[in-house]
Amino acid sequence: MFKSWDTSGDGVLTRDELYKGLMQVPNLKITYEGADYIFKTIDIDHNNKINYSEFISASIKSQSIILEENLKNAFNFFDKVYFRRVILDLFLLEIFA
Ligand SMILES: [Ca+2]
Repeated sequence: MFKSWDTSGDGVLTRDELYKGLMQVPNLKITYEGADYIFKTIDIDHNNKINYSEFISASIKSQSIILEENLKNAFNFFDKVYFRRVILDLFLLEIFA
């Protein structure tokens, strides 16, 4: 998935590449703002690029969110709801697999 989204083939995802990749996901309604929010969250070192290890970290994070969801069975933090929902969708669609 990472490789196919990396259209320039430079080994990192730009904001536009992430957005275009997310747009290709069936049943995922994503705005540019939503993609930007995800981008900022995944871009841990804030260099405006998502490298493979950051991508994988997002995968691990999405798995722990699912575990957390199972335990709590509720969204408790309003400001994180949108991100959690999207990242959960992505995980369920096996984007990060
Ligand atoms: Ca980065």
